Amino acid sequence: MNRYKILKDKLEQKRAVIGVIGLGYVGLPLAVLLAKKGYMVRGFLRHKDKVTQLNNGENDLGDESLTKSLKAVLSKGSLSVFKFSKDKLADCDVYIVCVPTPVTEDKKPDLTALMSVAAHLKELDLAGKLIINESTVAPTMTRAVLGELSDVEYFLACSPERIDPGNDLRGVSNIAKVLGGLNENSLQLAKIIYEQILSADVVTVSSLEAAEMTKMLENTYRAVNIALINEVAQLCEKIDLDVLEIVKAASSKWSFHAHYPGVGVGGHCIPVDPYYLLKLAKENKVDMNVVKQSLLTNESMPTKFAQMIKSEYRDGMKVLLYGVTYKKDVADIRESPVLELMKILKEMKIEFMIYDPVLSDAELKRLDITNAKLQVVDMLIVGTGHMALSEDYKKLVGNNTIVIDGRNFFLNKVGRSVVGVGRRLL
Ligand code: SAJ
Repeated sequence: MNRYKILKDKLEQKRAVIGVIGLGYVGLPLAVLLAKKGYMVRGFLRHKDKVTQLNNGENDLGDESLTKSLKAVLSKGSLSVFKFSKDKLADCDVYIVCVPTPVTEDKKPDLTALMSVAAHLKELDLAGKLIINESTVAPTMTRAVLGELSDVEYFLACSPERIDPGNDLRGVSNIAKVLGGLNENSLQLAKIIYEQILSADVVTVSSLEAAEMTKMLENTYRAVNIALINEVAQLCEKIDLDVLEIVKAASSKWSFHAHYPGVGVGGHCIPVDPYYLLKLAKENKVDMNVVKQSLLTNESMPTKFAQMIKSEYRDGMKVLLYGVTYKKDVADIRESPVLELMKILKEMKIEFMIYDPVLSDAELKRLDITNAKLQVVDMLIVGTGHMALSEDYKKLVGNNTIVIDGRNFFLNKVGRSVVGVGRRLL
């Protein structure tokens, strides 16, 4: 019987052992879902302390329902977590790779994590096994890093992750997935798994590269459209228009997709993925000036926002910065524009207290931040529009408080005035 048929039968009967490599905000929900759907799942991590934490059912993703499901599949024995080891890896039939693909300081793709996984897999007998890359990369990278690990036949597919951190409505099981394969057999094998576990569509494309490019397009599309609205917001400020009124009105058009201006663009996807695309474009001598400029526009927003603060700031003002994370109600500071804003304000010698209700004590400690006591201040700066602000502002804003609103959180005037990004409430 051929290797394709053997693995196909194992998958159809859920007898395959699935290894999920990397158990962060992408890998952990996927590993738990696979286990809940009846697979025997092994999670792999580099660090022993994280392995222990997860095997105890704990995780730092701050998602209660995930923690509950994690505990259930651990106690059932359908999920177990290991530090990388050849023998534990060797027992798996499928490897789903969910590792970070950041950029370096000088904005170059950093495939260190993906290449280290490839090194582990290369040591195994991969005959008849299936590798699926969920890590975000640009076209040709999956093939380059995971495509030549063995002379024997193994299967390779790519299905870029589409997790939306902090959005309870969009969980891993109900997000449509794009899927491309090294060949038809690879595609069909991976498709079996995703169709078994997802309630959303599995969108198959013609190749690994088509799947990689789809992810590049969807996230670069978002970065470019955020840059557009950041520029329109700056013009609205000059001519006293309210950018939110304009966006709302434009949303009445079928082909308009609303994006919102702000203090900047953070996270490990939107400000990062376009740089993978730009590298590929450069290698192929294609000028992607719109993408380049969009990234620069978004990266300039913390400085522009700091200048807005400076123009309203008076010496001796009591100032509080509310929210540090990159996205509302998500406890993640990676690439947060507010960190850049804090640096600029310090260079401007503007003193400020900080408060973020979403960051854990451990994270606050790591960032050397002490949450200030909520009290009426002269200036409230909104760095992240956490939902808790809808209550907390009552302790922060007095009649004379100026609010500099980096996320246009306040839809109506509070305090003395609200200076937003592209709008003023006076
Ligand atoms: N942002 C704006 N204006 C906007 C939207 C976002 O300034 O109109 C800022 C956010 O404040 C944040 C950054 O951009 O700092 C990224 O925001 P995001 O909502 O895109 O957050 P992410 O990074 O969690 O994006 C994820 C992405 N998912 C994947 O890459 C798999 C992204 O593709 C999704 O579009 C996004 O979730 C989503 O909300 O759907």
